[in-house]
Amino acid sequence: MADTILSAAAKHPKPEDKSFKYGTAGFRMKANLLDSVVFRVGLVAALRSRKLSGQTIGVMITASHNPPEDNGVKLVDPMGDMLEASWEGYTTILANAPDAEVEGVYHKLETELNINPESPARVIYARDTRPSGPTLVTALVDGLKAARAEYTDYKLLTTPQLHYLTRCINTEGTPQSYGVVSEKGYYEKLGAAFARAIKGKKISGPVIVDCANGVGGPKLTELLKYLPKALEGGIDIKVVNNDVLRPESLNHECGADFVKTKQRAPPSSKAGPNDRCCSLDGDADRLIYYFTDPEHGFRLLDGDRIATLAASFIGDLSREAGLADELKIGVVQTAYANGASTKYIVNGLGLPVVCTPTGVKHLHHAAKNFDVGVYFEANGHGTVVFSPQALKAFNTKSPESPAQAGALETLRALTDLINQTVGDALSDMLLVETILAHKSWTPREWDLTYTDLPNRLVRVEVTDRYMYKTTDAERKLVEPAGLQEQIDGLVKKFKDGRSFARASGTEDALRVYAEAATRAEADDLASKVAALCK
Ligand code: NG1
Ligand code: ZN
Repeated sequence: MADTILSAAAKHPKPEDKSFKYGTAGFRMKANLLDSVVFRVGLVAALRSRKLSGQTIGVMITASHNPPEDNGVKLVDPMGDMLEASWEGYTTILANAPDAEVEGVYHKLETELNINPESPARVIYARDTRPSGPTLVTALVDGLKAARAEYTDYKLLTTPQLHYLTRCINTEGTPQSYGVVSEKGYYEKLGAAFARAIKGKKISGPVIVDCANGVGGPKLTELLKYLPKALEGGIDIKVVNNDVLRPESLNHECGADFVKTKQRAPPSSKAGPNDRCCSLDGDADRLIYYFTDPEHGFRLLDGDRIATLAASFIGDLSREAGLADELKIGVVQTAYANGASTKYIVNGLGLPVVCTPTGVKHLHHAAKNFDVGVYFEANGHGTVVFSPQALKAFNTKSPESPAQAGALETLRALTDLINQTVGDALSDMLLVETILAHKSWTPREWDLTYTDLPNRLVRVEVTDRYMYKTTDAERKLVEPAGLQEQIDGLVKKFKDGRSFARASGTEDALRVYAEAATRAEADDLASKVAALCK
């Protein structure tokens, strides 16, 4: 007989002195603290599925760009979106219940949320390459069994692949079908869409892809089998940092987070001047491009650059397709977006920009208010979402010229190429490659579209990060009282100065961001604001 929730919970005891919070990226911490949390996430996944009449919920076990000894877990809603916000709270409550009370809290949630315990519960899950993954999967399965859920183990996947599969399962056989429900279906969809998107264009030279020694390596290697090859006028991808057998190498001196925060290439990089390079993170949902300019050294093309590139390309295609007046195109950023990128989108591309708090769920939500919503965090996490009206327009508009027909076909291909459920480094990379090929641009031309303001991000250790409360999409502090006025006073003294402080949602620290006209001033402003905040 299966364990009851009570007896199963006893096998996954909660560390007594620990409290947990479902944050921007689900639960994330040292892997050895996560066993009870993952067990209870299994219970929540079952409840959530029952609440939604048996629609399938996804669970991903990953700690993304964090070190190998960390791990994490997050839930995926039926359309491949992040878990609905109110459920983050329920998940937190269950994660913090004493072992003996887990069953009681579970049933209380069931009653309060009006969940029929006899409804079916369906869950799929996957994990990244971390050594702690299999043990945590055992805890998850114990939770799913105790809650009598049906489940499927998709083993190793990138985070965006799990989001894709979740949406595919829940739309299978409907007019909104998102694709074939299998990993192979994902590769086939991307491969076919990419071939259509680059038809007749030439991709110059190879692209060197740093896979952070994570799950993106084997998955990209698999995807390559479905892509048009270099000799057929397709793409030449060189996979590097693809070692998933040495766990300690994951995200170590490589990967998107390393490149973005250190503002340099991985030390292992053998790329030459002007070589087109990009880095994924440990679960392949972030993407950063870069190259070395023989004159100016290392040049970073981050999430802001990918957003501007995508917005300008889709904006041009919509005009060529004769749809510019029908479609509302917009870009969503966070306060970490470089001020120069915001200016370029508004003044250069003539598109609206919306700023939201940190965390892709906020950006994703805001992007849905546009027909074409382009959203990226500066760290390279983002995607493009298309409204039902946009999809309809691309599919039903009768072209009046071969150029219009071409633009419409490229737009249709993009809607399949782009993973609309969540930021997806593999899909985003094929998008960037498509756009560069269409524009006949090297990274250098892309880099020349605007000049980033020098900026600095510092992590400040504080006694209590929850003291710092913000408003205005995290750009202004309301507490501690008076601190924002002091920051404003400092900022005024710097040309093109901008600075803000906010508590991290994923680390026990305060983050201070500053930008200014010169490198030295940005550094100076950041350190002065950091000193004020301590
Ligand atoms: P926090 O720790 O809340 O700043 C970080 C990133 C976010 C987001 C989340 C989730 C920065 C400054 N912050 O959030 O953009 O990606 O992690 O992974 O990069
Ligand atoms: Zn990630």
